[in-house]
Amino acid sequence: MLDWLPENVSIFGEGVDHLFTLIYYITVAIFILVNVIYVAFIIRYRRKRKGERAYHYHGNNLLEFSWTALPFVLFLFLAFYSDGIWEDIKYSDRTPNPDLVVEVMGQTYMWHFRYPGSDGIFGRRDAKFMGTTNPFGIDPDDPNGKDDYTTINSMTIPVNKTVLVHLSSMDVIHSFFLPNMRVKQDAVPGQWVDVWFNSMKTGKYEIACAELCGSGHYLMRAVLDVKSQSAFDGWIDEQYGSQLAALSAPAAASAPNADASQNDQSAPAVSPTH
Ligand SMILES: [Cu+2]
Repeated sequence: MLDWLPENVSIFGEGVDHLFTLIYYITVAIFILVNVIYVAFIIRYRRKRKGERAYHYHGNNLLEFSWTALPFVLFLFLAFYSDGIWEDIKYSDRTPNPDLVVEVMGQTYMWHFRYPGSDGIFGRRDAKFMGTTNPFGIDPDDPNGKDDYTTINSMTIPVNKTVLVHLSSMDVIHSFFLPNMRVKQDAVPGQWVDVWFNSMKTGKYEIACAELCGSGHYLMRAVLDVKSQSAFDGWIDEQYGSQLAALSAPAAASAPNADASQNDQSAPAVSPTH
């Protein structure tokens, strides 16, 4: 295995790593082979005498056939070899039943995360409500959306649970990259794509954008906090509790979390009035 890869904590990461390692070593072998032949030919067929004319060579059908057929066979093998892993990860009918569904929205240069709230139901969303204060376009008139809870650049999930992400983007194409989960999926404006993972270990991991999306692309990072189920339950009760408290407070009063630090939990799901 390649020990410079980020630590794998994903339940399907081993299959991805095997494939990566296999392709890596095939590539290294071909690189060495090509360069040894290249240098050998430079030496073998160099100009040995002054005034020596180059030999004009018309090609060789057998050689041309071989260097077309061999890569074809190699790619065919890799396609069939990787197909099982691809299907397990990407096919919707193979996706395990999710224990948690989170919506993720990319925006230059940050990540928004949305939880369904204590009712477990995401409120309706519509592109016409989308804006910087309402990145998901949550419909302010839908009661199911009132308790929806959003965070910025911080995603919290329970360990050993299937997490299904509905992914999209507000502006340009981003890529939702979780190196330790072996997940990388483009976030495309106007489209919702599902991607799932399951972490085998608690801890804090990196979420990055893997699509060059602008001058601040390198800033587009978030933290994935994988908690034990009990710690996650405590966390989510706390978030939903403060969300509900904010809702029951008179509309004129400011929300209790209004002065929270801007990189976490500062975006109440309540939409601005229109
Ligand atoms: Cu980006």
